[in-house]
Amino acid sequence: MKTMKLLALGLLSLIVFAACAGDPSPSPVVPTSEDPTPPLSSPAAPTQPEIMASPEMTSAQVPTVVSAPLTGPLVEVVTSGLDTPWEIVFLPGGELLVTERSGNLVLIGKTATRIQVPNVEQRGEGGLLGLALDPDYAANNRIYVYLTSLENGQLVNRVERYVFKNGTLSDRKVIFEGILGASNHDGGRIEFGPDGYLYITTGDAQNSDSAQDITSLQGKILRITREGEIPEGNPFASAVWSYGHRNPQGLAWDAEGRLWSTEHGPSGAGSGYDELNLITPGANYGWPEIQGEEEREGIVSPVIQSGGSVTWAPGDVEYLDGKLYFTGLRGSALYVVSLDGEKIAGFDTFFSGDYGRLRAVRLGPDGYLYISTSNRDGRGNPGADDDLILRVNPNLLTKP
Ligand SMILES: [Ca+2]
Repeated sequence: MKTMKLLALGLLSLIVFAACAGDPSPSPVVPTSEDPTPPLSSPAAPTQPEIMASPEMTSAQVPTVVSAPLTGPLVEVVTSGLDTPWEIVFLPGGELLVTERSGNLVLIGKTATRIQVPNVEQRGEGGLLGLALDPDYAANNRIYVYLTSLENGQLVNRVERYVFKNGTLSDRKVIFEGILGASNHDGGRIEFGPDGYLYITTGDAQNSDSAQDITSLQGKILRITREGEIPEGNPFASAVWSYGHRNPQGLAWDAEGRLWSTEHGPSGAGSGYDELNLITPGANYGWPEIQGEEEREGIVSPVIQSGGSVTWAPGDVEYLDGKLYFTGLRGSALYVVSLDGEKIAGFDTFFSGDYGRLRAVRLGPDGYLYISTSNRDGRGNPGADDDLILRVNPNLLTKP
């Protein structure tokens, strides 16, 4: 059913794949049997003409976001054949830069190229996760990645910076380290806020008590400078911005500069209690003291939560025109939250089960939402073309 739906939509593009792993001279990739990374082109690619990834994007030099049209398809497949894409960003020229959890950056323009990021340990939920462009990327070509690595047998997470130029990485610098990792609950989202500082979500690394310990870096949202220093105004004179988080996965600021974050609730037998939180500095978001709609003095309850019988398992969140859009991994859906200031005015669910697990969501310069599937992450049922990046027209998302 899923395949038929994709065929009906048509592939907007089939990426012809030339890749390198840190090698400046790209060479065609012929995956070998021991190569766990699937090719970026779908199996049907050899019989298809080469089409640019997103022709209209390559001329979108303007950094401002225009509105998507009021007509046209609701969903198009932009790219197929990815392996667990975790984050999507747009380069100033309109190309996509995507992380694959296994440790690759994928540059997607007229062609697609894989660039391996060193020292990534993909284990469980860990690997190459978050990606952010420096606010001055157009001038300095700096990118930031959040990755899981192994240090003396211990899984750790850290933020590294590279210069990304001509499809290659150079000038590696560790910006922030000391975040414990684990097979699960590695956080991993990084985003620059409107204040120019880098915000980082960290999971509790399967030690729930660490979330309430403000001296620990686990179970937190952190805020640092581009050099990894502690900005003035952080509530505890450390990197900690907010605490009591279990495994926050998404960050987005609304038009008034408020920070929203998606977070996974306990995924035990009943699962559920997934959260959308409004983040204020120094606040305690409750894990593991309270969950769901529970309230306690000194703790901030979610603005909205899934309840105990529904699981969103949210991925990232994006803001556009008074609405928050967040993805569901186990929920396999796109959730749209209409905001009334700090309150929820509406909640709708789209694409339920249509594409499988959804993770990244990024507003493109063309006003469309770019959403990645995550069906190859070990918890999904991948189709031959997975994983995909879907381009969704938010103006055509009407009542489901
Ligand atoms: Ca909470």
